[in-house]
Amino acid sequence: MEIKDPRNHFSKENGALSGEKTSKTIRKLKDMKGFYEDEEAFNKMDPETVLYEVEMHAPVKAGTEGGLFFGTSFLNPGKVGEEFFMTKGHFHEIINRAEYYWGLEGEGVLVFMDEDGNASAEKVCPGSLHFVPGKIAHRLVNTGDTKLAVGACWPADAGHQYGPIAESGFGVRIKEKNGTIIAE
Ligand code: M6P
Ligand code: ZN
Repeated sequence: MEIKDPRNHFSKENGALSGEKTSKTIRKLKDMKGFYEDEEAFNKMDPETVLYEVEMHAPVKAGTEGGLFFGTSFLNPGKVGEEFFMTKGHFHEIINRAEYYWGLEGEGVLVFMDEDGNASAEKVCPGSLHFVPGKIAHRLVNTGDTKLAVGACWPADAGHQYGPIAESGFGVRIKEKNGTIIAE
């Protein structure tokens, strides 16, 4: 029997994916209307500004029970007003589905929120590992001045629920005030 070469690779430095069944999603400022607190600052910025990119390896179809997806999120450094660039954040559509995140490059914060709106946050750094339990919304924030790269692995049938986040946020925002990173 032939021993085959691997079909996919990830960069050991920043998690960049290559090989078959990989794709990339780009999220720009214009895709995140209503997500940031400072609407005036938001409206002054170029709507084409790229906030983050997600590379994803999908060996099975979305919705496949028992399948897994593997991805890397790359968040650019920057702020809208005092608020750091962040992902949309989501609950899973099948809400009890869990996920792993792990820090690869850069400095950030992972914000969690339960279904009652109680928020908490953890620092993300190269080598940090984060278990996101089911029923917990999760959002990544880049609090550094370099790109933040974070790996993720989640069930292929988890899906994304952005609605509740778009409406009422995470109850907490990660900002820089007087040179200090705060959650308020
Ligand atoms: C991680 C995973 C993906 C998610 C991506 C971006 O790679 O959790 O499922 O899509 O981050 O986050 P969001 O969908 O909240 O913008
Ligand atoms: Zn998720």
